[in-house]
Amino acid sequence: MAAAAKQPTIPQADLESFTKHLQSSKRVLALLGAGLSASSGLPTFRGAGGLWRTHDAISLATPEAFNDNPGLVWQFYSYRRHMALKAQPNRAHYALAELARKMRGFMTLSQNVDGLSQRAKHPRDKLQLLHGSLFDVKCTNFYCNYQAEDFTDPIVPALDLPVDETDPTSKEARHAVSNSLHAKRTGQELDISDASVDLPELMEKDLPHCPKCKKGLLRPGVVWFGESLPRSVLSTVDEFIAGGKIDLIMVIGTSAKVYPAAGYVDEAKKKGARVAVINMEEGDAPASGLRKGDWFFKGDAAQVVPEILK
Ligand code: BV8
Repeated sequence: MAAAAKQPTIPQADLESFTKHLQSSKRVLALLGAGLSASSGLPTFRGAGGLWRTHDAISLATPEAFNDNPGLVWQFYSYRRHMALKAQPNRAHYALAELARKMRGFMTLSQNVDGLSQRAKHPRDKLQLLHGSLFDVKCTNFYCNYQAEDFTDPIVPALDLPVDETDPTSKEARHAVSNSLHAKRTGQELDISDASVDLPELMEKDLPHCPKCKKGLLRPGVVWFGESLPRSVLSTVDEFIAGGKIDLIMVIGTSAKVYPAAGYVDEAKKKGARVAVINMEEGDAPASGLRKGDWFFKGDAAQVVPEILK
């Protein structure tokens, strides 16, 4: 019998004061980070074994990285698409979707690209995807405006790779990729233990191309470092924040190190918001800036969020 999920020990007084404030709140924001999806089995970025820990973010999540080696970047995103499709939304995703349905003046600002809030039926008009989605693709041909949702896994046969669940960009993983590609093409495996063997990298022609202009390479529809967030998202969030007093911002499972997303915590505070941080670690940025009257709920978001939104 699986052990019942450990209920979080939330101090009763904190729970009562938070519930009372939430019930009297008219305008609430929720800023979501990778910690919300951790219990769904998706690695975070900075924690132990995190994506940015095992890879260098800047070497994989920037336009320059993609221009340099689109095959490697597509390998990384194909792995993340695969993991996200295998994952299930957890109880926190559903609790937030329920709150969004119930509360008129509510908006979710999600940094997550994994699609789990959408699969938990979060109302789309109240879900702002600050950093895009793993399941959007867009054409890189300057003269083509093609973009679409695409959930195929793998998105092209060449990315039908041995999914190395730890590090798809390690030398071993890349060798396995090249070898499986080579074997597909020639019918024979390479001896990848022989370092002198020149391993074919993923060729651009193997990667997803635009079905509209037939020329451009497709790229993942996420916001890379150094790219601005979608204008429509920025203006929708700015409009909400400018729309009057904000009663509460919940900061859920994020280290709040990436801007401008993290900056929304201070913007909400300037509009009067009290802050509720839900995080496994106390040290992370938003928790350290807490004032009297704010809340810090320590624990797994998948357990804590449904509890405090009950
Ligand atoms: C911009 C999509 C300007 C891709 C992401 C130099 C050049 C250009 C810009 C900059 C620069 N230097 C700094 C900047 C700004 C830069 C930035 O902020 N850099 C950081 C590193 C300092 N920002 C940008 O580049 C942004 N754009 O500034 O544009 C501009 C303007 C006009 C014109 C041109 C340019 C764009 C940033 C978007 C980057 N894309 N994602 C992809 O995913 O591959 S960011 C990516 O990392 C995620 O989306 C997410 O936002 C971020 C990771 O943060 P978290 O989600 O918080 O995850 P993390 O692992 O860090 O933390 C997890 C937390 O959960 C921890 O606190 C942990 O304790 C907790 N936790 C763990 N388990 C649980 C838990 N909590 C609860 N329960 C659990 N079970």
